[in-house]
Amino acid sequence: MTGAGSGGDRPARLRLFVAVTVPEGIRATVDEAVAPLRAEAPELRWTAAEGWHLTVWFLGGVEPDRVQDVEAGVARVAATGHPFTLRLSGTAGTFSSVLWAGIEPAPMLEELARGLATWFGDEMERPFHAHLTLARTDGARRPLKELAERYEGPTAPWTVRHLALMRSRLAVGGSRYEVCNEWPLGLPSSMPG
Ligand code: 2AM
Repeated sequence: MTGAGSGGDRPARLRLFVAVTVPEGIRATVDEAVAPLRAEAPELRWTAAEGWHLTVWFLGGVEPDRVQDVEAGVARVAATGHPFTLRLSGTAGTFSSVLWAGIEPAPMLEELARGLATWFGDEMERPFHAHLTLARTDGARRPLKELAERYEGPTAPWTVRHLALMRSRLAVGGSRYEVCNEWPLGLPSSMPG
């Protein structure tokens, strides 16, 4: 009776998603902007700066023997894109239980999300809304909106050159995210030197 989760002897599924990672320099400046809010609301579940990313497509639980197919799909979609500039909006917003940092409109990111939706055979249920999750709350909720209004983050741009397949693992203190693999945007032969 040692099977992980409810799958008995079946290998555990991997919780996977496709994302754009955030460069260290940008993460450091967001981290500085978030620090006073964290100090003010320590009861929220704040995400760790090293794992910050923008989810482009959420896959959920994937059987280990399907990972190769998933990788092939992400690689194909990445090849249809091209490097692009992304910048955070410097402002924050909220979903019901999530505080997030926003981005400026990014047509290439939306195109990649549509490409992944088509490849993986799902309609996009709601408009794609890229965001960088800063904190989550379990309910007894300090008004997240108040915190969002006080956030003043960086707007420095960066160039996105890759689409990453990432894995989420449950850990003490919140999920840990790691890059499993990544693929260049655009066919390597058409990449600018
Ligand atoms: P969140 O930060 O808004 O929770 C790993 O869990 C990543 O996938 C997170 O960025 C998370 O978004 C996103 N994610 C988790 N469940 C999701 C779902 N059902 N639909 C879309 N994205 C999801």
